[in-house]
Amino acid sequence: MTEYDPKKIESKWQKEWEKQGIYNANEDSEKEKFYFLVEFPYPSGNLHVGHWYAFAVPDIAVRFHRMSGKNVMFPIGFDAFGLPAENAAIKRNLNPRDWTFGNIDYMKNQLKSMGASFDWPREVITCDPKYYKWTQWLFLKLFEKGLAYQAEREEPWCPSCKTVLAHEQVINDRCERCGTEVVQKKMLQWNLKITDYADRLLSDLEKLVWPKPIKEAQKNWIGKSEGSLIKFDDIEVFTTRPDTIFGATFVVISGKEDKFTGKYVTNPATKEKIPVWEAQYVMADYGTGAIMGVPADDERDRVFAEKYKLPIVENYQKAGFEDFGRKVIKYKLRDWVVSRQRYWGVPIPVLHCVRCGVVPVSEEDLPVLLPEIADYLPRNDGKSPLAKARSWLEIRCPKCGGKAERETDTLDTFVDSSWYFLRYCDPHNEKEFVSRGPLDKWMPVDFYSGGAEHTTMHLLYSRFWHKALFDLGLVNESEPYVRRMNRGLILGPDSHKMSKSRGNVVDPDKEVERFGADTVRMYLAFIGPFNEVGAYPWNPDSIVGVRRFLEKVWRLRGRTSSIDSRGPTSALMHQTIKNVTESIESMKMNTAVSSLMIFVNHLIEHGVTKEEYEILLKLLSPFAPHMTEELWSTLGVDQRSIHLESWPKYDETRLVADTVTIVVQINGKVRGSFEIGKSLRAKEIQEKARNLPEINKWFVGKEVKKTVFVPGKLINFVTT
Ligand code: ANZ
Ligand code: ZN
Repeated sequence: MTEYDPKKIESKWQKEWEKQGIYNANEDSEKEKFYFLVEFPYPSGNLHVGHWYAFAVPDIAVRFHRMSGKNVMFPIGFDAFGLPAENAAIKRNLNPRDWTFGNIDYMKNQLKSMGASFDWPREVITCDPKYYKWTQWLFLKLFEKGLAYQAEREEPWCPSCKTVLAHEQVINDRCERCGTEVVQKKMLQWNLKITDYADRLLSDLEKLVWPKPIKEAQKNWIGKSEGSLIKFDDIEVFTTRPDTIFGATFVVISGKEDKFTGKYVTNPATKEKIPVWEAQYVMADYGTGAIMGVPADDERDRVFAEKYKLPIVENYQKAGFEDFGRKVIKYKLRDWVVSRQRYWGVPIPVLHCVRCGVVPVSEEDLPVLLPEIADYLPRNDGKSPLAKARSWLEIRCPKCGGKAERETDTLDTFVDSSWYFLRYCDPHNEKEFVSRGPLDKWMPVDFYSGGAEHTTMHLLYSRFWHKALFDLGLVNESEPYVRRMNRGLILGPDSHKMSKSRGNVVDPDKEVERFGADTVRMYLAFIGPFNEVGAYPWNPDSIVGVRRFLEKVWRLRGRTSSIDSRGPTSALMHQTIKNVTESIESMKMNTAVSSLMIFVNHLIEHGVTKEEYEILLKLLSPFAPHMTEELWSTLGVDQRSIHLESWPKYDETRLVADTVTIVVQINGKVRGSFEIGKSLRAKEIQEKARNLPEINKWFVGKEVKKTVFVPGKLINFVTT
């Protein structure tokens, strides 16, 4: 029998599956639909282990659901516009378009080498005009509804990326993309009115089957506060503790440095004149940008008062505080700034006319194509590189026929990804962004797997976008994702985050070359529970162990007997089916793998029937799709792919073994053991034990003085 050689079988089956299209969702199937979504990758140039973890492990669940009788859609595409691709291209002195499409080709092959059961004909690429035409169209729908607007405000600006960022894209005062410290810059920018949806984004969290930490993070980001607005003469403050007003001894307005303004206002409760200060700890864009300082009750106010020798008054009066303010609700959430001063994005489809102001591009003129320009580098003057594309820029106003110019900013990548899962339902539609039929069939997404870093960005933006489309009557439901799960992180073998500078990066291509894709997939399933946001170090010994396990399964093929399922294996087999099924359902792939390993060791020891082997292969097929397909094809069960077989079912009544193993001791020493039916009586069991050849010999010339029997476990014969 030939040895297990993944190189001989993996690409062969990948091609065969693609040729037969066995993983393509069936539009006409009557089966229950199951839409499994994974966040699509940026075409950054190379699949790293994180990508493998993100796609190969969900693929296990997808294959399981498909075999369980569901009509599964598991699409894939590329989040191809935006800073990640563009910054990488600039670094290499390449045109972002060439770079992006080159990467997509390369990454596609890598993705295919994983053996993931993607529905490739549905592929969506966000920088394809066929896609972004509809991004523009949807943007204009929001614009018509008043949900997209221009405003001049102080915005976070990345001096390295040379563009404005959304508030969500500033992490600890740094650019989410390049890590440069951001500065505040007053700029006229396009915004989406996510704040109109703050309350619904919050209250609808309740009905979602999502892990608590994700809900908590969104809740905190939205940051709802119930408080009061109180006037101190002409300065209005926001407070969540209006009851402390009798202790307010100063007012602070937001400012760049701490200083006394020279001005005094009246505390409406105490009627005292109190000083107005400026300070940094008061944020300009929260509440009213002004606070009442209550140093006796508020820690930050106390620190400030002590530093500048302001009075600290313990005032226990509370009665009557309600007279001085009016109740309001405030949110931390800011509107979503979506314009970017960058080349590689969707052109915002509006014109600026000298006479008519902002004019939307008419529908029949969409898409507004991103022009080819020689100099696409970001600029220092706060304008997009498109501002230099004169011939593209200058246009007649469709309303008045006068001179107009195109908008030169492009849209944030997170706009592209706010609706890609809708396009997957109907990817080739040229008349609509998606038609009713496919929409009704596939939406909402049943399961969404992605990275924890998207919790308050993509996951919040797309929920907002979907709600806006819902209000426009363009989709059926106000929440796009029924279930969501954030995956964990794979660390280097040294337990540190993988990075080139540490030299601890594991290259999945090399691992596949060495062990085969099935081993890498199965190892990643084994590395830790997928349903928890843990951090799991890559263990080179453990992956070798997984490869050996697959070899064992391979070698078992030649050892199947035709006897029917025997006693000791029957119970374990049903337990294994139950365990693997439940583990995959709850995305705890690691326990499924352990269970399979126990099962295989048992089969090696006790022998394996044909039926048991077939069940083993089916249970293993989501993890090791190539090897199981190869073995299946040689078993000659039927001509169909194993991946189209039904998932094994367990029998509740057969989970418990009906035989037990009895250990036999002579004078306390183990001398043998035997298997026996559970229902047998003590006398019969003793009889059988005595007659075993390996036991019987100990009785020659001896007499049994005493017999100790522990039911279901052990017999000890005490002899002379
Ligand atoms: C007086 C007071 C007394 C306050 C006290 C708190 C405790 P959340 O829950 O986050 O909404 N605040 C209001 N606007 C602010 C701004 N622009 N920048 C910084 N701080 C601001 O917190 C609301 C509280 O944070 C408000 O209630 C105000 O301080 C402060 F014992 O007013 B409080
Ligand atoms: Zn940056």
